[in-house]
Amino acid sequence: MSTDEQILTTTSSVAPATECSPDEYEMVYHKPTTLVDVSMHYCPGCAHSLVHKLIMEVVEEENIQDKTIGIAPVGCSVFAYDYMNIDMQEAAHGRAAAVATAVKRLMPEKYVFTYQGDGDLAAIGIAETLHAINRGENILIVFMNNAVYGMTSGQMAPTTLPGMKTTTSPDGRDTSFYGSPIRIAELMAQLPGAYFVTRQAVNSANAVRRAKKALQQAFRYQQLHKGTCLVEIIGNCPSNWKMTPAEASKFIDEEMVKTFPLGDVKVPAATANNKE
Ligand SMILES: Cc1ncc(C[n+]2csc(CCOP(=O)(O)OP(=O)(O)O)c2C)c(N)n1
Ligand code: SF4
Ligand SMILES: [Mg+2]
Repeated sequence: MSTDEQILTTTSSVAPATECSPDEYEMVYHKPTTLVDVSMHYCPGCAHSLVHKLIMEVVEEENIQDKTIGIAPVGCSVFAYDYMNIDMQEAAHGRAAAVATAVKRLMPEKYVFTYQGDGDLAAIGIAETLHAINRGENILIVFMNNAVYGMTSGQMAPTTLPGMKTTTSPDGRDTSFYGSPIRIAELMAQLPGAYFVTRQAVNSANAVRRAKKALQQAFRYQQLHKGTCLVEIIGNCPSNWKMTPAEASKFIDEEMVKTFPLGDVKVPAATANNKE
């Protein structure tokens, strides 16, 4: 859809859409101007594109496009900088939180966020992430947990579910051999530098609304300089899960949330709970 295209709804109760004049429509949705108007390379139904859009909607609505700097990861979302129309910096695999630390310390007035998959953040980058949060860096970490290394064809990640088949656990993840999935949100929330930690999903309209609200809250908290915000989002990988997007959405509701329950994990004192 081009930026000129909009979803319109008629204010008239009788006239068919094809016969309405533009004056009779009201705009109910437009693609955020903060998204570059190009096709994305993601597989059909992949959550990365949707979460890119949510972040950019928040940036547009908060009117912070020229004050926001994103750090892109290595993984399927490596080209996030081609889609988000803001200043962005690529980081080496797993190092996004360290790069974000430098950017934020040099430009404390900017809104700085990382966008990272679970291979990037929870495997190769877990040390950088943990230390950045322990230092209470005033950054937002957006963590896309799809339980596999999507880009490299679906290997087991630290977040792979018990018994889940991947290309490197063809018989299913055996936790007695590989350990159990790491709950990044709960782990990081224990650190004193963590200010706001939540786990959300985007596999239904209501989940999308809650995820967007969490992202908006996290961007607003960054103004307070109180510590790190971590928004974990249960994504998907229909291609490597070998499911249709609809099956992947069901899998999240029926399986992923058993290991990764949705809701706020750590909230600033005196704020409302956002649990399911
Ligand atoms: C230092 C280094 N090690 C390994 C790789 C190979 N590699 C590229 S992406 C990736 C995993 C990406 O998985 P994830 O972060 O979960 O992102 P997803 O593709 O699932 O969104 C790996 C291991 C690399 N590029 N650099
Ligand atoms: S491989 Fe998986 S994570 Fe990567 S774009 Fe395709 S569906 Fe998305
Ligand atoms: Mg992944």
